[in-house]
Amino acid sequence: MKKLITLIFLGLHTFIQAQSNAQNEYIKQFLRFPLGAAVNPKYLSEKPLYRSLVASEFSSITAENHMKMVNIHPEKDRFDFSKGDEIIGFAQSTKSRVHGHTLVWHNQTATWMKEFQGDQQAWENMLKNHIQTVVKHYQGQIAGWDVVNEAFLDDGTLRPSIWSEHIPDYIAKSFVWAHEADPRALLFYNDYGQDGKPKKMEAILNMVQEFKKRQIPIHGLGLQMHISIQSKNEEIKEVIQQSAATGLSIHFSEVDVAVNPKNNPDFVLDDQVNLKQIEKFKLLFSSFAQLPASQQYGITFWNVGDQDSWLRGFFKRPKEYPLLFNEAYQRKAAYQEVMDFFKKK
Ligand code: 9MR
Repeated sequence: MKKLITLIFLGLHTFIQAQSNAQNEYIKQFLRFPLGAAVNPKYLSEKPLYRSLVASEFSSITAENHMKMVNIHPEKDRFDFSKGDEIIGFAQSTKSRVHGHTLVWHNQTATWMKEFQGDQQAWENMLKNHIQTVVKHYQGQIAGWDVVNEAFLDDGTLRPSIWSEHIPDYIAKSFVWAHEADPRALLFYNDYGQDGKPKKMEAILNMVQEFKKRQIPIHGLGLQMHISIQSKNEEIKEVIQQSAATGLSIHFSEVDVAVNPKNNPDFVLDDQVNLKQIEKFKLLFSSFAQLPASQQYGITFWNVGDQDSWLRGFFKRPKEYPLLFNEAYQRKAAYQEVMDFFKKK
């Protein structure tokens, strides 16, 4: 009897030990590149679990919204760095890198910018002042910037925006201005949906070639990777390979894997769907791991728990589960799979 109790006790002890070991291991420990999350400062201050997860699981932080024009430069003569600074302070306290998102975008511009009147020179001065004030404010604290975001349409043409309308060659100019403000920051062009859109991908690659010829400072490509379980593996692999062939740093900058892309109200998250999502996470991580180390800027998830995802908030898709952590901020099965993959390497 005594022996039996001892055995049960030992078994239990080993079990508890294994559980706590598992919780003491983090994917980021096994990676040779940073693992990032886009964050919302409100959640960082109001949700303790969110805060501790960002601190323990991630080694790079991107502001999901608070370094964009509308928030950081709300009026012509007023910048608001308060939330961005909060994020930087948090990152410093957890020794995380900060990635800057984003200096120039057609979306989330400030109202005063949309109403701005002036000739080409005035527009250039306005954008240059925006870029350089923000980049200088964070000089030395931000490793890399998404300088221009989503400038091309799926057919490879330049996206119409206030920037393309008023400033010829605005993409190249933006990179030059950012580089002048912080010559040590890595400068990225960031875009989504290159997979299956060969014209868009071609436009990005042509831009990189042209910038190299003209000696425009560009150091990296952000592939947002807002993909779904229906995305085609071959198309994803192809755009990774094409991007890497430029020799620039590569950032999977806004990863999420949608499981219910058509927003079916009767959708049920079952084992089959979970397996498909795991397969996509593994594809992203394994492809990234194969890149030359010097090109591995990192993999960043577009927020932390499923309920924090823009697919639920912005797109109002309540039955969407696109991230690595569930609604209770617990690791999903995919987490363990990815960690095991890197542990074996
Ligand atoms: O996740 C962001 C969401 O909270 C905002 O409402 C939205 C506004 O368009 O922007 C989202 O982030 C976008 C990112 O800045 C650029 N790539 C696409 C992202 C998802 O829309």
